[in-house]
Amino acid sequence: MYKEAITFSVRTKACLPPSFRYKGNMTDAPSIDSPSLNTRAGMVAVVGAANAGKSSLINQLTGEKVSIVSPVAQTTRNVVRAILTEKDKQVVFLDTPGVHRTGKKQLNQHMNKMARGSTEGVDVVMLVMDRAAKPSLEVNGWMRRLAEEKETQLLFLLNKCDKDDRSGQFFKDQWAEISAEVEDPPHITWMEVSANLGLNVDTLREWLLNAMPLSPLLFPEDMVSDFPRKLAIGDFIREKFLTRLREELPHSIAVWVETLEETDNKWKIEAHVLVRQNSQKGMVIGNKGRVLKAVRGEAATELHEIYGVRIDLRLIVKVEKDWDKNFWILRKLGYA
Ligand SMILES: Nc1nc2c(ncn2[C@@H]2O[C@H](COP(=O)(O)OP(=O)(O)OP(=O)(O)O)[C@@H](O)[C@H]2O)c(=O)[nH]1
Ligand SMILES: [Mg+2]
Repeated sequence: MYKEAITFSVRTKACLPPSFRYKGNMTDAPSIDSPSLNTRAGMVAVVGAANAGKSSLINQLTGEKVSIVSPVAQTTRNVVRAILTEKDKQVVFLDTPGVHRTGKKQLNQHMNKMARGSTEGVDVVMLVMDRAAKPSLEVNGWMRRLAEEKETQLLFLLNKCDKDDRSGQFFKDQWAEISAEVEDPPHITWMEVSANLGLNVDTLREWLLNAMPLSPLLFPEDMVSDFPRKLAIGDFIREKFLTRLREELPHSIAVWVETLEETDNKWKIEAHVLVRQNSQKGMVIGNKGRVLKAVRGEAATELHEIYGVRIDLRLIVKVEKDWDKNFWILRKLGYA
């Protein structure tokens, strides 16, 4: 695992000073030994096909941009934890990579494995489906898997209800068929939401907060993510490439923060943009460096908004042949 994984990044809506972090043993965190019967806390795995809107929903539920979002499938590559605390209740969301079938490449296999493993030991599994898209086989796979679930509460969400309904009824029929084959199938709560417009998201948030078991809070209440800061910054930069570059190229890009020098009001960041082949380098840089310049500007602006410090960002494009098959690089990026 990435070596800074025990350094917890803390952000709040009012953006705390950048030096504010919990390190190592988190002395301020509530103690497991002193449970208060007044608090509820638990974990929710957010799963589904790529592009269904899982990360968008989590950002909307927490009111923070914790996880990156883009129109390109397979945007999320790590399991990102996002924390929602409201008074005496806390929900820890596990945002997962969308499961997909083009799973031959090592990176895809790792992503599928991470997503499937995320449902172990959680309190709720939230299956997010894109109601406006053609039904996908990945949803079928999740339903078959969840039909065997005995312990965990299940929530099936039909997302993108701001758009025309293409598959809502299909998904319901599909579940009816799958659950009919199982003895004593689990109870499902269905909800229709729109992550982008926030429709029904308040109801969903309430449902989740109340579904958490009695437990001490799992994280300090002002913490919104424990995703290592360097990986989070790399992701925010990668998102800017994804929204600019379509088709195959986004899947060939990885962003690694090589150095992060933090002073009180300025962060100096050097990030390496990895591509798989020489021919991709030009596309990432763009004519007269336009793409790279635009990405750098957009990423620096967003990082400034999120962390509340001045950002000095340097991007270096590197060809790392078949990085997505290299176990050690995947490991460094937190993908393996
Ligand atoms: N119209 C509409 N678009 C949405 C909604 N929710 C998400 N989207 C869009 O769907 C696309 C994918 O959203 P993401 O949140 O990245 O989806 P994801 O499920 O996390 O995708 P992966 O990380 O690739 O698995 C983005 O372009 C979002 O803006 C919604 O409720 N309505
Ligand atoms: Mg995502």
